[in-house]
Amino acid sequence: MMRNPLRWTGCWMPSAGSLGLLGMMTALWPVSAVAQAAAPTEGFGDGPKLVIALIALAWVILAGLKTFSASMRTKGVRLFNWNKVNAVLMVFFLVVFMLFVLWQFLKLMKFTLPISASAHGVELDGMLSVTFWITIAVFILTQVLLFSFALAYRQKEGRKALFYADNHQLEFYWTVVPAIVLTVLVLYGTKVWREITQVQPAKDALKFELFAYQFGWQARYPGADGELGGHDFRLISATNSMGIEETDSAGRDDLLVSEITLPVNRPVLMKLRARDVIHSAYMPHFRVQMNVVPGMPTQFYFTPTVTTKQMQEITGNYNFVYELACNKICGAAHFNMRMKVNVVTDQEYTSWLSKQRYYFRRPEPAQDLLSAR
Ligand SMILES: [Cu+2]
Repeated sequence: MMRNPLRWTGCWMPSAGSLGLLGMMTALWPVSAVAQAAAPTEGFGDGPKLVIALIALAWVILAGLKTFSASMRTKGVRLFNWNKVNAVLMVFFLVVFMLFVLWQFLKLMKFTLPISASAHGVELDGMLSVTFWITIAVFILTQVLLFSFALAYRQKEGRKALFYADNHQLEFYWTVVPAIVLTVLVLYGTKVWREITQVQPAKDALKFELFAYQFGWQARYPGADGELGGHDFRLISATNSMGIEETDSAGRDDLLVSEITLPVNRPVLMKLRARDVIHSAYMPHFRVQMNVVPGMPTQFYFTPTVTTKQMQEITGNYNFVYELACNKICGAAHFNMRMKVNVVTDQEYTSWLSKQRYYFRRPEPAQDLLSAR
């Protein structure tokens, strides 16, 4: 009797596949090592390596079994019902994967942001968690259905597949239900976004300006008049890096600061300008982000509600500081674009302000601001 050469090729295929997979895993090994080195504080130890090793081992055993059972079949012995094995493995995969997702959540939760440090951020967080829980529910439901159907409706001896061309009622529901859910989410998002961006700034709002350049930030506060002076990019020079109009009386008492300091519970109007390319002012703890575009001034209006000291207590991290970062990859030293942000009490703010220096290079700190206020 002639052996079917194709069958022999088939026997070897799982082994070739497993070799390929092992090769891929060996190639990916350093990637997982780098990922661990880059992890914020704690790595995952040997966990990922162990998981990869277990998957590889399972693959090798299965491939071996498959080869062995295929060779037995040529002798007329049927060792396994592979349809059933595959279907059961599908459900096994579902359970393991869901446990992995849960483990990831528990493990990585500590890297998520603490409570919002701004008034509008609370509503933004609420919107995100509604979206998140809906997504999680749909994810679990669809995955459980997908994998359990693979088991329930696997090929069986004597069972004929049902030919099912279409079902308009079913199509109607799977189109209309997601459409309604998405419309609700989008309208909810639009409402929150309008509430954040379409508000009239309060009269007593504190104004300050952030100027982005490759690769850093400059921050300017108004002087005693509470108004920022005008600017013109053509005035940018070695001594006037932000291009402020010296002839504008509102700008002559402006202050150049090295850290952003904000009084708690006072509305802030943050004005944004860029010198060269597009940047993005990102203050994650305040849920603040706005593009900073050359030639197109933008702004963001918000109210900080938690002081740095309070946030240190909330997080239990006494080295905690708020931070401004650039959130657009704007060039080679993009990572360098960060600035410290302090949220303090009113008194601390006034005393901090009095120690800042005038933009137009007056030698003494702006002490006279205190008396003017
Ligand atoms: Cu940037």
